[in-house]
Amino acid sequence: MTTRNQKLQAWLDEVAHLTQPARVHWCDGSQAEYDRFVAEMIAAGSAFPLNPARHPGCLLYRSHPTDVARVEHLTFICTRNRHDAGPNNYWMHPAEAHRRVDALFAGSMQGRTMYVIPYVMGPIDSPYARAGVEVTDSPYVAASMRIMTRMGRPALELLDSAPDADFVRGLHCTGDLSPERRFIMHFPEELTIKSIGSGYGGNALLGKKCHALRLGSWQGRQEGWLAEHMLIAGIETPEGEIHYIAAAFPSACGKTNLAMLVPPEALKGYRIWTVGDDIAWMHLGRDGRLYAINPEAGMFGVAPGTAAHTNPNALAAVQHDAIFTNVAVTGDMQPWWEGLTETAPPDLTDWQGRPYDPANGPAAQANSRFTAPVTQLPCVSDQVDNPRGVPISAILFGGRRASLTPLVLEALSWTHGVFLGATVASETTAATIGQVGVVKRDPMAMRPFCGYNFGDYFGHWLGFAGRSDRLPKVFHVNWFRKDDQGRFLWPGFGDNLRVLRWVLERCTGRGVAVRTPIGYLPTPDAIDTAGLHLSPEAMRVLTSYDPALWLTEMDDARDYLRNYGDRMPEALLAEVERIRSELRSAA
Ligand code: SAT
Ligand code: MN
Repeated sequence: MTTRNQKLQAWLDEVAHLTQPARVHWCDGSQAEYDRFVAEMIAAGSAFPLNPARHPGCLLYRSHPTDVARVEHLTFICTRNRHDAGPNNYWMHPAEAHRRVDALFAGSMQGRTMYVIPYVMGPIDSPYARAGVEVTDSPYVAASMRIMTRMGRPALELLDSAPDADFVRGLHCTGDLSPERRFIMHFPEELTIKSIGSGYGGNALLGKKCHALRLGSWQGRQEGWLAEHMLIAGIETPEGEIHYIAAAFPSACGKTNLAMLVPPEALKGYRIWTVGDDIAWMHLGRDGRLYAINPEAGMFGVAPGTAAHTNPNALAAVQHDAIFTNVAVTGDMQPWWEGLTETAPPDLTDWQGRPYDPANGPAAQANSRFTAPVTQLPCVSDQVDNPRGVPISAILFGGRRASLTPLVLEALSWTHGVFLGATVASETTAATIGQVGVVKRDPMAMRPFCGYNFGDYFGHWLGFAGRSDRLPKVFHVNWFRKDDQGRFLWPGFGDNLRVLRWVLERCTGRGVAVRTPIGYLPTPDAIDTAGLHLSPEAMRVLTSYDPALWLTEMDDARDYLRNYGDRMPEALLAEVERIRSELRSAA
């Protein structure tokens, strides 16, 4: 294959000149080609076929043991003006960044194949879809991109048919995997990504966090749309209506489980349909409603903890045609990870290929992953390929807070909703590196993913109020409230649907709520708890707030927002003052 797109050809010539590959392979996206990528990985000893009877079409891939997660301190936003990247990003001047990484890319593909991967984020015929081309020397990346994006011939046809249209240029090289020579550089002003020194996940599959969130958020601001770290799910009511929500949570808050929630026995008439599990691109429709597409075609989900009782949909989706990265394997080559079954099976091989020994740590790496097409989910929505996307009725923000934050509250206005998103905070868990139980701010769960200054980002969000009066209602949820003894007050998992039901009732003008300074709170009996054995006291705590504690929280929120100096919109600072003065009257 070649391209008629002059911009693309010129860039590829430049890249080949720099990296000096032995061969160039244009990805067509076919199954035969995917099979060849797999064969190459197996021949190189980095991947292993899994049990073909139990897991047809599945592969185990082992990354380098020091290359198992994103690396925030090596991830840079490179804008001419450092304030455009903002205090929420590591910044480097574009000239210096190009100089530093180009020195590492020079000759980096010698003797290797350069894979050219044309891809589209979003349904290929969607006006909201955006094209990219990733160049990589990794067959793992090429194979994964085929699952995660619309990749190959149709994407190239799109690039050829619109030779003047912009596309994201992503250059990736595995390099020597030394953290000393690892950089993930974003040049939003040039729609370019340069990533070297890591072959893992979000560092290497450039369509995901790098394109769909960091550059996407930048493009979205320029073009008037939103690129968000949100799941998209449809909730079907017993009456057969489907309402769509988008929801953002920091890691370890059950986002994947919510995206594919299984209704509890008491709410059997409901169904959840998954449109996306990680990223949403949202545009204002002509009717003033906000429409969301899932730019991705696949899931790159955390394996540990995924089980028949926590997420049967995800488990079903990975039984065939999936790639597993850094999981353990059983004696008969079936994938295994902590939480899949109660006890580790005998004859287990750990993620580094050693006989499993608990003294070496968990069998599966804590950030081990599965990669599978969303269409393999039993609960996949029939709207995943809808070029217009789905209309969003409610936006949910959430965090993990043992105290303070009620089970659910509804924003009093769009501005208040943006404030709720901007001040999202969550307690760290063992799933993240560092101290456990510390509250950290993670605005809209975008802290590592917003490609520009958070102050400007909140301003962009606020601006939607002036463009439509049919925006979604905004909510904040907290499934993780604890009592004095440290026990969870709310059962979580499928029962979270009870909260979603109240959310939908609020959207359709029925749910009961009281107005407080911090938002509309459900009355204790507004949420159906039939069959849950929750004490009235538990429901009272879950639906109330403590004005004195909230005053302290608002001081902290104000200090946080002030970090962004004059880029922080006045309207958000005014919102904190509004809440503070109402809290003082309430106290
Ligand atoms: O590795 S990814 O960035 O794709 C996933 C994650 O860390 O959230
Ligand atoms: Mn994510």
